[in-house]
Amino acid sequence: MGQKPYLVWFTGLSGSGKSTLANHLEVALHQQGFKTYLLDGDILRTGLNQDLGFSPQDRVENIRRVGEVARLMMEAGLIVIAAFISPMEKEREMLRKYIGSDAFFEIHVNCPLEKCQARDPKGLYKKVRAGLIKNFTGIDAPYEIPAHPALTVNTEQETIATSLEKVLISLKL
Ligand code: GGZ
Repeated sequence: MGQKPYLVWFTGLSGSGKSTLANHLEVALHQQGFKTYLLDGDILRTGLNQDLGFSPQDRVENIRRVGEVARLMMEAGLIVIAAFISPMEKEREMLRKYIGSDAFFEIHVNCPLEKCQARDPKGLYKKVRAGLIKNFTGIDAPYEIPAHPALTVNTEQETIATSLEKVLISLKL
């Protein structure tokens, strides 16, 4: 009721904390009565985007499709929360244009690669070291730091609660 559709976009390395923060944000917004939908790269890649891999072209297509889905959901009045590595500035800018800069809220989930590797929640970095995964973001595939994010959170130093607080304050819903 009266809520303005937004696309809250979390970008960052694997293991940086995007999904965790996105989930916490969704809970917090629900508690405030907002209607939301959470899109997570990891999950969409098992369904809508299961035909896509991690080549530069496939990553572009991944983000393009997510932009389309997000826009439909925004048309239905939802606040869409998205957690995707989305490593390239060009794709994030494509999204900003497509969604409109007023409704696109880009959050850089900043965490040093060494810390992400130490966390390694799914053992993916270990597999990369063993040579089992190629084109892994931050290792042998690029991650471009966002040039103009609406917000940067630093998950190495901050608690989840602190980062979430920053997101809620800067979203100004
Ligand atoms: C990056 C990979 C790769 C490679 C598998 N590179 O941390 P996760 O595990 O759970 O989430 C990552 C997910 C990345 O999907 P996205 O759709 O967010 O990527 S992108 O925006 O770049 O299109 C990671 C896992 O998939 N994963 N292989 N090679 N992440």
